[in-house]
Amino acid sequence: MTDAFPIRDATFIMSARDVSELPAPTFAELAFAGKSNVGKSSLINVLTARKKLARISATPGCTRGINIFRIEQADTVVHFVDLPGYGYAARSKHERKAWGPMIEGFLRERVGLALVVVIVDVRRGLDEEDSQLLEFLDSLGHASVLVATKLDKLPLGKRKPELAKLAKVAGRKVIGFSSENGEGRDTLLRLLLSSALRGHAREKPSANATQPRDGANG
Ligand SMILES: Nc1nc2c(ncn2[C@@H]2O[C@H](COP(=O)(O)OP(=O)(O)O)[C@@H](O)[C@H]2O)c(=O)[nH]1
Ligand SMILES: [Mg+2]
Repeated sequence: MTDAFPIRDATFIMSARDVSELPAPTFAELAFAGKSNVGKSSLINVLTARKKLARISATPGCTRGINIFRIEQADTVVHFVDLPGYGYAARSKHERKAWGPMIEGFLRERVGLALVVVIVDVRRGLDEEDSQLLEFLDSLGHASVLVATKLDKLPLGKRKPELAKLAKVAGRKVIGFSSENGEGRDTLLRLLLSSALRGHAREKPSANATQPRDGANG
């Protein structure tokens, strides 16, 4: 089968333990967020058609830094940003609080952020932390999309109704995805790439921002 969106190059750039370590926002950033073990790394690997780009772990809670990948598709270069998985119960009480200062700081500060992909397990749906994250993204004026992954684990007849239910609860577009069979890949990639192109020209709303966004428009 031919690939509708062949990725010319995909490379790991860095893992940041703090927002201050991140590179200058030269490229449009597409961020991926979700609870630990939801299938975020697998999704990034399927999108980029690279089996081991993001580490896939059966042990939840392993990715704590912010991982940046440089992705080249046709003439477009974007950064994929793998945010730390949140909501892992075995972490300390302090770390478990909301999604942690790293994710919050990233979402507040990155002026090149074009789209945030919030990933949930289709069998579990949205929990409190996912809903709070979506609301927070709305309040900052960030574009977001909900991706319901592990779709292959649902019986065929249940897939459409579950996705429709999720879209209603979340109040936004939901894309069904499976890292097992690649379902949803082209739909999501199309959205990511078009968001990245739009994102460069977009003026960020500043009404809800807590800090000035000087220089964010160019
Ligand atoms: N059946 C199925 N399993 C998946 C899918 N995506 C991830 N997994 C499995 O779920 C586990 C966690 O995946 P991972 O990508 O490491 O999740 P992360 O912690 O969110 O990065 C691994 O055992 C994966 O093989 C999917 O779409 N379908
Ligand atoms: Mg991961």
